[in-house]
Amino acid sequence: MQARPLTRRLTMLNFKLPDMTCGHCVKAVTQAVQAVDPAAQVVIDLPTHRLQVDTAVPREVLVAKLVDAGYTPA
Ligand SMILES: [Cu+2]
Repeated sequence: MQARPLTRRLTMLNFKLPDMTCGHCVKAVTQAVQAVDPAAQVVIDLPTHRLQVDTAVPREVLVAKLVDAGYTPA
């Protein structure tokens, strides 16, 4: 058994961001996520426009921030 204290309740959220099309977008999206949760784990697959976030922040908060940044989830 691993001694890894879990201090945050993490949820894995998945988004499809059609407007995320280049390295700049990846950076902007990552910064947008980390603006609402600095500890968020971000995984991005650019070819499929997928964003996966492990975060304690509610989905709607992230969606609002992504829309704000110009990346509306499909
Ligand atoms: Cu771009």
